Amino acid sequence: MSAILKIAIQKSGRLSEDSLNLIRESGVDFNKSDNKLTARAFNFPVEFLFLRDDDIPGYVFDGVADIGIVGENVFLEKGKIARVVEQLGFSKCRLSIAVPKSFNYTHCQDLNGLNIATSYPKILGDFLAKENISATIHEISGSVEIAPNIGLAEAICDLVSSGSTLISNGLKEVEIILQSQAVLIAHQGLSSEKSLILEELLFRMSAVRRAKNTKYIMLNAPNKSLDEIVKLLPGVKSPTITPLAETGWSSIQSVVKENEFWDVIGKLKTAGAEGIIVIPIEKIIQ
Ligand code: PRT
Ligand code: ZN
Repeated sequence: MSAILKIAIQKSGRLSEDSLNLIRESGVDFNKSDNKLTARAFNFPVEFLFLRDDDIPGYVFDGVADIGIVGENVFLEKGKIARVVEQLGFSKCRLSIAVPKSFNYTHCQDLNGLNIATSYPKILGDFLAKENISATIHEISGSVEIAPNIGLAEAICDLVSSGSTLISNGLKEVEIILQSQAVLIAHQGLSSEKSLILEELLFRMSAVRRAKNTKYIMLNAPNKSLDEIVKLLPGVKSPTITPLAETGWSSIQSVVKENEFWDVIGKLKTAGAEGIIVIPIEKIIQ
């Protein structure tokens, strides 16, 4: 029997949709039904295990799952040994220490002697030890932000993304102790057959992710502006330039990074570009 790579994915939560989309866009088709804990892909040798995110590092460590997608925060907190194969760029957040707004905080040593409520005792403990801070860690499993208001702790350590939960609970963020995002982790010691399946999956995922960060751009420009425009559009290799029917004009096609997009568009217009068309890209194979 040929090998099947078992992938642990969060059953339902903040990681689920982006994890499944990334796999689907990589050309792996499957049906996920809400009441089933496993699924088999139709067109690729993978099987899915749908789990709570907290269980994913342990399953990958034990080899029950071969790979998994989980937040770096959960992976590091569990302290289970596995290989981080790739950072996936979604579910970005930070693990931060926060104190009541009225707290006069100047330096991390101000945490000395405090009670800090958290669901991340290991990561917090490592931070406190590294900074030589003596504080008491209260481990709680949820609703950490209300701990100061109910008198359980003077500070908290929890995940933050927009920061609005902290603000609505009268807290302020004072230390970022971890920047986190979804990562793909793998069991140490995968068989060579499973490693090959993983390699193919990673190749496809990177083509999808590269395309997501890039747009295809087409524009017209007078020939005298070409040098300047080409410098603004480095492309995958270099831009394509074709002459227009109208003499003295060319069409230019290239790619541009999503995060540089508006800046580049402004500069292209200043350089004389007209009729700029921007198109999403599905995959980029390099
Ligand atoms: O049921 P299961 O155990 O699988 O899921 P879960 O409830 O433990 O996790 P889930 O789905 O809430 O989060 C999964 C992962 O998403 C986390 O481990 C992080 O890696 C990532 N992530 C990204 C976040 C956030 N952003 C986030 N904002 N996880 C939680 N939050 C919470 C945070 O705990 C706080 O309560 O959102 C609140 C703060 O958000 P802001 O926007 O108000 O700052
Ligand atoms: Zn969880």
